[in-house]
Amino acid sequence: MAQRTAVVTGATGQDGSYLSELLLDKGYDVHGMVRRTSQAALGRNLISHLIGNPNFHIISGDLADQGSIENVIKEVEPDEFYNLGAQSFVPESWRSPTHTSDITGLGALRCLEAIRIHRPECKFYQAGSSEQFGKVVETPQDENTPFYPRSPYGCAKVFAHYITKNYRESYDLHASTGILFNHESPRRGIEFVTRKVTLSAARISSGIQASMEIGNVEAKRDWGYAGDYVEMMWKMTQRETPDDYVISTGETYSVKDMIDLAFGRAGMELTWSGEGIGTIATDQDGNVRVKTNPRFFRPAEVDILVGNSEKASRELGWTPKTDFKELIFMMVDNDMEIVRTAIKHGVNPPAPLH
Ligand code: NAP
Ligand code: F7E
Repeated sequence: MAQRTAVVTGATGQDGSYLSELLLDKGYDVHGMVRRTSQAALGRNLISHLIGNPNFHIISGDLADQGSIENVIKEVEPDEFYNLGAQSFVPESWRSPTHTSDITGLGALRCLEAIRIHRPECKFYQAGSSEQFGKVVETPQDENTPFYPRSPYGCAKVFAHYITKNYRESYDLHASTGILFNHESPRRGIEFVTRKVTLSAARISSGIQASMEIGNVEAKRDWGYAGDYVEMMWKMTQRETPDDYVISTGETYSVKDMIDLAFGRAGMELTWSGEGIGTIATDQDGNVRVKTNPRFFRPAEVDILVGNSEKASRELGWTPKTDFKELIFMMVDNDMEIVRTAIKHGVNPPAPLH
């Protein structure tokens, strides 16, 4: 078979970096669509190890710009197109709602239009989200659960979901949406709660930070490992018939559970007291290590998410390989190493954002 060609938007992000690796391993020619103003400029560089691979290419494009996406399609003539690019941080979506709607919502439509006009045989994957379920109307959530988004981000993903389905049904495009529940890794952005916690645990145990400020510790999420999840994006695209699939572990844990696990791994056994914005946690020596700050609470919360991936198990052979504890330990160990190395070389270790 001739070498297949794929475009990945969001290639500089967590999932884009794992998916690019997976596609390269499968022998694809991979084109990462990267915008001129990439966040990589802030020091987050997840694909430097791929630069120089003869099958990996960076191509300029922005989800805000229809012409740039059309140029990517015309130049690359891809067999598969994975739309992972987004303004993906939920709190930012209240601060920049029209930008989020433009990139995370309309961005998907721009990709679909470019494919419809220039390359209708190209298969399309849309990165959907459990945030589409928001204030859940049933538990667990599956492909038939009605959407009830709770943020501008969730609303934008619902638009992207339905426009993908509409292009599939109107123009017979091979277009699928993966409704992925939270997935994390050592490459997770430091503004998201798991990474904020694992990095803070590493910094506190190394003595360079006293305590961590956090938001709602009662929220519950179905957390999986990003390295496992990207394989399902590829598998959906290989199906003869395009469709939508929930990808999740089927288990849910609170932010508090996750903090206990991460701080325990870093050598701190926490005791919790208080509630709401008065919640604190002390370590075994009586030091306050976690306290809440109203700044990190959201205008509207998604209280609990837990997915049912039976359809993906049946049709894609999905089983999550990495469990919650392994995931959090992997992230803490990675952050301990980053902090240790930075201290050893006399440079400032990374610190949590937002
Ligand atoms: P991420 O690390 O935040 O990466 C987002 C990517 O989007 C970055 O590469 C970013 O590039 C790119 N991007 C932002 N604005 C862009 C624009 N205007 N034009 C082109 N690219 C742009 O997100 P992730 O965790 O890998 O998630 C990947 C996708 O899955 C996203 O669509 C996200 O919403 C969705 N999702 C994620 C999860 C999860 O738990 N991780 C769950 C469900 C769905 P820059 O370097 O330019 O900033
Ligand atoms: O928050 C609570 C917060 O920002 C998880 C994105 O990848 O997954 C992600 O969205 C929970 C929320 O992820 C802090 O209130 C408490 O309940 O890690 P997060 P998210 O909002 O679930 C979905 C599936 C996506 O699609 C998104 O792109 O943790 N929380 N305290 C906090 N969250 C953060 N970030 N920071 C805190 O201090």
